[in-house]
Amino acid sequence: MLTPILLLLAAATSTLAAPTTHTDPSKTTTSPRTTHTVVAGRPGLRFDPENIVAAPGSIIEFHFLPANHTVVEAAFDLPCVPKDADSFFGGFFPVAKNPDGGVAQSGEVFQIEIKDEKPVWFYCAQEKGRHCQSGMVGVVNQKVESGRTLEVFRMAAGGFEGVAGMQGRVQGGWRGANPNPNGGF
Ligand SMILES: *[C@@H]1O[C@H](CO)[C@@H](O)[C@H](O)[C@H]1NC(C)=O
Ligand SMILES: [Cu+2]
Repeated sequence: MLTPILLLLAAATSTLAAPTTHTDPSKTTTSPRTTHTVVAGRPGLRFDPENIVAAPGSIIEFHFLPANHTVVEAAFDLPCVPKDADSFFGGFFPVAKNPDGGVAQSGEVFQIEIKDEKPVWFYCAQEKGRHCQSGMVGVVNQKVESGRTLEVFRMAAGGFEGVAGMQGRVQGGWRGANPNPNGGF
């Protein structure tokens, strides 16, 4: 059920990153999944877009800019800490700056599948520069009317005094070769 506010957010989000389609060749009978591209590491330590509306079954594909970002799933109540033992973690993506000054991004991406309508909260766990605590956080399918909004989550992250957590290994999604090197750019 989409409220008018969420529909407005969906419209705003789509101007930032037009969803592209992605077909799994092994499943030719199913309709193409929508893939939403999110770029990690825009100036100011941000995910872009950082507020995503995505239908169940769609894919969020994280692309990584310099210098060395990651993405980890959190619970709304505790930013900068993995939500639980199953929370997704993409590993770190070190990327050198392009010496010509053009955009450089990792040759790998991390994809997660949106399984239901529940909000999915995430952050970058890079401690060099305290990315999560500096506001490098985002959400898929926030429920504005609940008061549990990205801005509240970001404020809580800013007050987080510990060391941002991560998982011991890449999990909860797919990490592999960047299938869409121009996605989000
Ligand atoms: C990227 O950051 C992680 C976490 O801080 C660190 O363990 C890793 O060594 C870094 N990689 C590079 C190439 O700097
Ligand atoms: Cu980061």
